Order: sequence, then C-alpha cells, then structure tokens
Amino acid sequence: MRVRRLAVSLLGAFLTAGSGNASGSPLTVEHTSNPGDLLFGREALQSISFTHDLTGSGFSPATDTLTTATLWLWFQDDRDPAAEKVDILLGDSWFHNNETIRSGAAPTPFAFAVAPLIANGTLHVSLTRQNGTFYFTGSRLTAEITRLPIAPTTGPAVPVSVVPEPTSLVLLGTGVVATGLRKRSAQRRRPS
Ligand SMILES: [Ca+2]
Ligand SMILES: [Ca+2]
Repeated sequence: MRVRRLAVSLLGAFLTAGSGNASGSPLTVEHTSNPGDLLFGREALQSISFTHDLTGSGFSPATDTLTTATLWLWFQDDRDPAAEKVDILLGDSWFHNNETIRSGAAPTPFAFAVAPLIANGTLHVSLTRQNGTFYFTGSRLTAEITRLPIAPTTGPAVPVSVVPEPTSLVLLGTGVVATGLRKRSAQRRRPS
C-alpha cells in the first residue's frame, strides 16, 4: 500500500515537472475580475463593462497560442420572487440575450468557451440587466496555452584571423636561421 502511494506520488511529481515551462507544453493562465458584489436593479445600476487581460498573467501573444479559454461569470439572486435576466456581450459581437440567473446559495456560474474571441490576450465583457435584482459577484477567464520553444540566440559569425604568438615567431625565425646555416656549411664541405 505504501509502495503504491509512493509510486502515485512519484508519478504526480513527474507529471508536475513535465507540465512546467518546457517547450511546447501546455500552461494555464487566468485573470479574475471581482468588482465587489454589485447589485443590479437597484441603485440605478443597469450595465457594467470590463476587460480581462491574460498578458498580466503570463500570456505572451508573441510566443503563446491559446488552446482553450473559458469565461466564468458568477451571479447571485437576492431571493426575491422575480425572475432574474441578464444580457451578456462577449467580445464585440457574441451576444447572449436574456440569460436566466439561477437561484441557490451557491448558483452554478455561466461558462462560455471564448478562445475565438480573445485578441492579443484580452476579452471584453459587458453585462446588462434585463429583469429582476441580482448580484454580480465575479468573473474569471481561464485559458490553456501552448508556448513555442525559444530558439537559441546565435550571434553573427565573427571572422577569425590566426595571429602567430611571439614565441612561435621566435621559433620560426630560429628554424629559418638554422636551415640557412646548415645549407651554408654543406656548401663549404663540398669539394670545389
Ligand atoms: Ca428571484
Ligand atoms: Ca432578485
């Protein structure tokens, strides 16, 4: 039993290590906006707009590709008998009309797949009350990204010229002189 638990931990550690910043591996980034439990329908609040920006959470448009992206929106009914309705505009044109806000102590959040709507890591969101009174309690954008491998930086080729060291020059000079002396000595020994 202990061995099995250890094997599971080791596998978990391996998987955790493998899901890091290695080239091409998926990463998860998220951005949360919580404007502070705004109550729609009273205090004249009818509409709110905000922008999620993943670039502040580690997403880089130059090297990262979005695989999936999910927007979560949390609302809370204040438990009156009326029905709660909200219009949700995502990006510039993705419109969800008259969505019903579900009641309950911990209502299920809306979840939208929004990867096609994200440009340069940002997503614009607008919420407009249509009916009832309700709280808007938070928004979260979660994305899985793939990071391109970073190419090693190679500088321009530098031309290399070989300059003989002074010691080499001395040895070379000595060799030339020695060869000359040997030739001269041989000529002297030759009978004329
Ligand atoms: Ca209600
Ligand atoms: Ca209500």
